[in-house]
Amino acid sequence: MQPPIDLRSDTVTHPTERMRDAIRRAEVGDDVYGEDPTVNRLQELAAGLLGKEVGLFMPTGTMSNLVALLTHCQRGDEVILGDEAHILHSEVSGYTLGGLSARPVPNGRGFPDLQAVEAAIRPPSLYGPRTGLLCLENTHNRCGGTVVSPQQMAAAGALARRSNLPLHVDGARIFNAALAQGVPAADLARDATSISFCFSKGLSAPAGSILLGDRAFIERARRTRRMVGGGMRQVGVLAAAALVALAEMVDRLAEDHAHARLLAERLAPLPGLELDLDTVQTNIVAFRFTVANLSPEAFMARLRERGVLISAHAGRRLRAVTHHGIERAHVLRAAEVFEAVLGELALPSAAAPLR
Ligand code: TLP
Repeated sequence: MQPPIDLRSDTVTHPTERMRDAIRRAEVGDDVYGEDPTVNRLQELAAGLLGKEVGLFMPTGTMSNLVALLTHCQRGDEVILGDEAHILHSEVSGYTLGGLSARPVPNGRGFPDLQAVEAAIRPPSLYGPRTGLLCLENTHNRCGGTVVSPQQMAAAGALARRSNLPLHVDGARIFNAALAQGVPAADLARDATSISFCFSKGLSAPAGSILLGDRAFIERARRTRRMVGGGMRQVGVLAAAALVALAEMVDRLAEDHAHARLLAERLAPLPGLELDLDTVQTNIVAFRFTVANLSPEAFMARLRERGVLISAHAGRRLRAVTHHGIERAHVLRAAEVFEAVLGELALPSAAAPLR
């Protein structure tokens, strides 16, 4: 039997042979003492790439965001973020561990309306919570991998500075955003007080993420990381794979984008799916399953029976993600399976032709 075509996420990627070699050879030390040379090299390189002073290696993207929120804010603070943010929906409300609350604003297509953000910033008061942080996400996962532009970042940065607020960017897929727009990743990080990105998604490393910011912030973040149990030891073995990811896996993300576009173009005309091609800007294809008498779970099960795995955002909103393990032939095959499964559902537009 053929292995399934796994479009659930780019997190399913496996480390490359070069990563496995680098892991075996990695020079290591105790990173809680700041003595792992491979981690230190990775942190310097990543900080340089994104134009930030210092980096801090993290086990996951979720911990990077959590540490950023807990470090920027104080107990009782409110965090402004888009109502589709990953931090809001998919990180188990970790910010509540620090006594923080979320203030969602309408998300738009991945970048919130800044007037709504401004209106949500609270003036100092004896009664209300203090606004502690503004968060953005680039690329925006639940909006279909849409990108935030350097201009949008500049506008958000200006608002944050004017309002004395730090700005954190969940840049889990920041290199997808940079590549799609033909700009250096540093252009997307310039206006952020802190930014995190992941090695373990499209870049295919087995684990790891990094939080970047200025020296004072990262010194505080190092303590917060320790507090939430993220102080790791000889973790140069993971940093070694992440270094290979940065050297060899960034430019190839363009292939994933082309594959996502091809898949989206094949899926968009199919009855039973609602797909806005304008949202397909990187490696994520988000769409709605609209067949009323079949649950999205049952639809996904039928795809799975024929060897195609996808995932759900929420309700009828589904998602297919391209990555290093997906080639053009997989995309074409997956599109055929979608067509076959939808064809069996006797949808109105697939019914007998009008006489
Ligand atoms: N996203 C995962 C799942 O959690 C949904 C995925 O499959 O896409 N920020 C963004 C924008 C993310 O998409 C993710 C992971 C994270 C943060 C968290 O990263 P990890 O899973 O490393 O904690």
